[in-house]
Amino acid sequence: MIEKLTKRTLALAITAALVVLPACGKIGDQNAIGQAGKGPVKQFTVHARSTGYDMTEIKVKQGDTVKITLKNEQGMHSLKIKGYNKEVRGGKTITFVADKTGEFVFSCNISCGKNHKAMTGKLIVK
Ligand SMILES: [Cu+2]
Repeated sequence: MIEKLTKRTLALAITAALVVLPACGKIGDQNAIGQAGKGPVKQFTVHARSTGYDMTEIKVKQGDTVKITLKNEQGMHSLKIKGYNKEVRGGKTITFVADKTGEFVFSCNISCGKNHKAMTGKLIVK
């Protein structure tokens, strides 16, 4: 348990270092990172309007580091991924490791009007 947490913390620290220092070529020992976070960083920018998201499928592979930026083009929205317990609000970016496979519905978590329920999409992790 402790060892697992330590590995996860290390993976997160390395992920953070990768994000902060993209110009730094040497990443170090990949094996030390473990299962989670060994993949590349996959970056997505989702634009939200009151009619929905401009991206309704986000496809990644297990182990990828997923970076999602949400831009509110119209109204106030968020993007919440069920099953991953992650949420990003307009103007913000979230970063996490896609450590489990499956299809995870994402939707707007801010009551934004009559199309609120239509604001959905899927995170697909293979
Ligand atoms: Cu919304």
